[in-house]
Amino acid sequence: MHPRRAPLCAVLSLAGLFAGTPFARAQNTTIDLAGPTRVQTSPGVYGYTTWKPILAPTSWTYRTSDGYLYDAPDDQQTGQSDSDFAGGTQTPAFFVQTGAINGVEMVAMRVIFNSYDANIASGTYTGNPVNVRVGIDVTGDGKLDLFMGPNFQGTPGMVFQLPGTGANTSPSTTSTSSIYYPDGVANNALSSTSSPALSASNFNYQRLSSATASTLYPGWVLQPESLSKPNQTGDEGVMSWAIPVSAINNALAEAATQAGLSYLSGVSISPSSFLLWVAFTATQNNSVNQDAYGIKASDSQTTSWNSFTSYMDAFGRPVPEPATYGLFLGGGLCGFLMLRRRGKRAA
Ligand SMILES: [Ca+2]
Ligand SMILES: [Ca+2]
Ligand SMILES: [Ca+2]
Ligand SMILES: [Ca+2]
Repeated sequence: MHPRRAPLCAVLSLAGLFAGTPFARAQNTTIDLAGPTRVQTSPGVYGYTTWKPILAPTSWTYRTSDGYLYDAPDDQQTGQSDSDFAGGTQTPAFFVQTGAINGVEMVAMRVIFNSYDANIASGTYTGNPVNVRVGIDVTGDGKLDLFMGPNFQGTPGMVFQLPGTGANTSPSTTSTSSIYYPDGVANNALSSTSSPALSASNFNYQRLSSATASTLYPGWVLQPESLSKPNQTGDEGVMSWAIPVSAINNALAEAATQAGLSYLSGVSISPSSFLLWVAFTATQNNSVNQDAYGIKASDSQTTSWNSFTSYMDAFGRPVPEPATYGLFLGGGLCGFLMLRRRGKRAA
């Protein structure tokens, strides 16, 4: 490589990391939405074979000894512990996974709440069921681009939301616009009329108790809560859901063409894309007013998402260290990206 090309090449490669596919894909496994959170490999030692915990920056306060982000119990802001991400210093409570369900490539997400809510479990969703969203930054700029999760207000279903008009770089600057789901029809307004209903193939909610912890989450310690409301218990609720990768990409495409978010034009993801993953709960579908995962309510809510959570792919892999990066560059990735770039310029 010509020495003068190296810096440009590094920049191009970094840009390619976020939306591209720098690694060979792992084999698609079948996702079991109800499956164990982790396995015990020896006494007190655990492995994450399917669900992958969100990684924490090395200096962040709420980081487990093995490098994962956790959220303090009892820190959500409106008094409902079924919306409070529970967890502890060795027990993360936000995970992603990729694989197939019924032959469709999916990204799945799992969070654990401090109280198991019978109204969610029964599917009645009465009272104040949790609105939980996972937000992703797909462009690597720290600003969230798309939100997704199960919707319990109105007709329950899997939905997307776009960022609101704020900066969308921290809990207090993040807001969400109306729910929608891509319908594949060009030039019509975004709507949720095609949202898939919640079913066993895309949604699961389980009680994490002293009776189920040994299989559902070995080593879990039940979290006490001072917050309370009817229909809740001291046991935890484990909520998991899955969204087709194609739906995520269609949602991004329709955001560009039908909501005017031109910076998302041509942007798509794969399970190997390095994304910033955030999770939060809200009593309504437009702001982060309950619990943000990985930061306490008493911390500054202007703290940027990308200072307390980390970019990783849906296989749980972090962005490669610079040293590893050199191997990729030497291995031809750089050349590939430069060729691709030249091809785009020529087009
Ligand atoms: Ca919490
Ligand atoms: Ca609890
Ligand atoms: Ca972004
Ligand atoms: Ca929190």
